[in-house]
Amino acid sequence: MSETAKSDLVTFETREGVAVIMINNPPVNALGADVRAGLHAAVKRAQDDTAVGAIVIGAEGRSFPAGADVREFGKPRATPILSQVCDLIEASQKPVIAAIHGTALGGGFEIALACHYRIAQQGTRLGLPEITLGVLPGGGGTQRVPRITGAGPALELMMTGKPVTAERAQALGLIDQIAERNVDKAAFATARNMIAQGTAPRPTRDRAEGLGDPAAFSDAVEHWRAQAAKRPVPAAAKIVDCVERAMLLPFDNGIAFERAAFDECEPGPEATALRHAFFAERRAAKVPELAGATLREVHKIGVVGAGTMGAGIAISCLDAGFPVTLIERDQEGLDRGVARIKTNYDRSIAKGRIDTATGDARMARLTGTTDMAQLADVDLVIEAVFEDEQVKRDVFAQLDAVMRPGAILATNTSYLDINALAATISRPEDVVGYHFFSPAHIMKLLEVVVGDKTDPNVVATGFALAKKLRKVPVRAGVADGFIGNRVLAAYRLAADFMLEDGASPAQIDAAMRAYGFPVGPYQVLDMAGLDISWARRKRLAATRDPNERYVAIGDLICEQGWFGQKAGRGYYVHDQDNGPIENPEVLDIIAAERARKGITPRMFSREEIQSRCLDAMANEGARLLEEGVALRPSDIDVVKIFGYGFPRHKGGPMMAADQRGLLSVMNGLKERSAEEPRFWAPSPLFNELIKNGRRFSDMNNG
Ligand code: 3H9
Repeated sequence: MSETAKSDLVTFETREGVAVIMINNPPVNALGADVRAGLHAAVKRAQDDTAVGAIVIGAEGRSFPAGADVREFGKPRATPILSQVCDLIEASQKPVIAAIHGTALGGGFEIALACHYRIAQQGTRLGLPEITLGVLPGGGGTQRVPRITGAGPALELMMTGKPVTAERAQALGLIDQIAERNVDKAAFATARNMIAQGTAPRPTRDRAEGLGDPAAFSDAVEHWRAQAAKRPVPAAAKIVDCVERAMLLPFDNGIAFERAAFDECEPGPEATALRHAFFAERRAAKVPELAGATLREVHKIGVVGAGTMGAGIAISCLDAGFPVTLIERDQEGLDRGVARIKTNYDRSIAKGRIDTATGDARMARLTGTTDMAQLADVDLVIEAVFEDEQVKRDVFAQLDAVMRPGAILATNTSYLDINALAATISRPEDVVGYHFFSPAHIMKLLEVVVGDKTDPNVVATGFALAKKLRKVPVRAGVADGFIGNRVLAAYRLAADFMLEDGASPAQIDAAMRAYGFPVGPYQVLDMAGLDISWARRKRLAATRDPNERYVAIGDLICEQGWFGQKAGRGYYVHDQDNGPIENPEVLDIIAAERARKGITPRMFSREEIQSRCLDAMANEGARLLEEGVALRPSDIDVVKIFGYGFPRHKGGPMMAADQRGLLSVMNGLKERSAEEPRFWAPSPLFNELIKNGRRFSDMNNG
């Protein structure tokens, strides 16, 4: 006899004494309120049905639930909450079998852990990534996993947030069986066997194999407690505390402890910012050009310029399976570029990241040449030559002459005017900016820069290609520096003003590291090479307003030939043995500049350094929104998080401004307006939002 329940999200069917409960909530079967209610009701129904001898819980579509529905976080949660559903499943008097496929993550994995037996389809990945969202497993994961695996593997799962393979999960005891083919069929067969053999339920709460070695358990706890102390997200320490309680407390008390810890983390600023970052990344991929777009075919890619950027871009394309034609002006430069790519693959092979056959196959897809005519049959060229307008124009003229009609011409410029460049060739509609970040095969961000004439299909193709390259694409309009470098320039200027007014480079760097950046702005300059921003300042010198405050310290350092790390000297002296130390001669240059301008140096607190830098970034972001260069505030956040080291747990500069309060940010900007009116003048967007009781996050819809 077979019947199907009313709920669409959770279906119930009985077959040969087995209740088959299927979750059906595309795309990832997130465990929202209705799914939880449906699951709870279905399990209860199976309990009450005397014809049912065993229960299978599985999921339709691409995956077993990938977690709680994160959209419900930060709001009051409807009952039954996840741990209630898990408790009901675990308390079942009939054996419950989880049939798992896809990515069983977070609450999804916790549902499986509450079942009595777990069968995973080959290829399944299982994990507890809650920490990446600033929370902890709140459906009993912190109590059930250690009971099976001990504290070490449990904490590794929860503290790294990285999913493991079904094989690894089986080795840890978290999975009982791997199904090579159809997991639902395998689970059904197991359920029938269990009924036939009268197999008893096996509640995870009663398992203790992971608790057998208290000394090892507490060693692992202490190890991870020390790690947690270095993490900026409070959930890290809470996870360790919860896992420790699995050993110390009865199960129900451990669950209560976990719940309290979860409830404390969930509304916190870090968790709020991390959730924002999660959705911001996905939202950035939604751009107006996608509607009704016909994607252009991209099968073969050309990369012009075999320097660091070009080689990195080529690797990215080769990794994604594309044949790549790499072009350089002369054979020597080409050989260097090809060698760079080969070294990258040799290193990946040596480190075991890829096998030799994969490395060889990727190299085999690479064709190096100095002959532009070889680009006649490619579908897309990414130009990554020297950042000089005339050089780029020359390359574009050559590309225009050889490329087939309908092929895409992408430029990897970081600052130059794409409209002006496009206007120099016969097909401006095929021109787009792909702004990669160095090292291009590692950094996730890709700014897709849309010119006035760029065909929407070319933009849409850029977004589709970014996905294949495993990049995080963000749409940007044409502006000097697009989104990322415009905000960076404001950040650096705010820092430079402080440098001249009394702070030191090391002090500013330390303050921004304390905020959460991996390195401070002057460390970044030393790493990237001071000559790059110097060239830009020289380029802009002719159009600079003479009344603007100009800090010449960077120029004076460059005039000494101190271009940073590569020159052994920049803001820091890069000593091989002792690491970087502050460059005393730079401090002399700064002191001389202060004296020349008649500035009496003053103290800056860490908080003031941070708030000046953050306010400047948010203000520049607001200007980019006004100018239409950025589509939405969260896109700016994505750019800064993925391309510029902005701490993810602060959510990006626009989210951080929301959290600090827009009124307070605007007042801070106004207070400083007397110092440098143009730079510090608050964007009118602040006033507009504040007077309507809105925040940047209210502009993120769509
Ligand atoms: C948790 O479980 C807490 C519990 O312990 C305790 C609770 C009390 N919720 O990424 P994609 C959406 S915390 C809501 O593009 P993919 C996503 O926004 C949770 N929505 O696909 C997107 O929507 P749209 C622990 C979610 O194939 C669509 O699904 N779990 C959720 O590249 C497709 O997503 C996690 O942290 C969610 N949980 O990757 C897992 N997940 O189309 C988070 C996805 O409107 N999720 N969406 O833009 C992931 O890591 C990836 O989505 C996954 C698929 C690997 C599953």
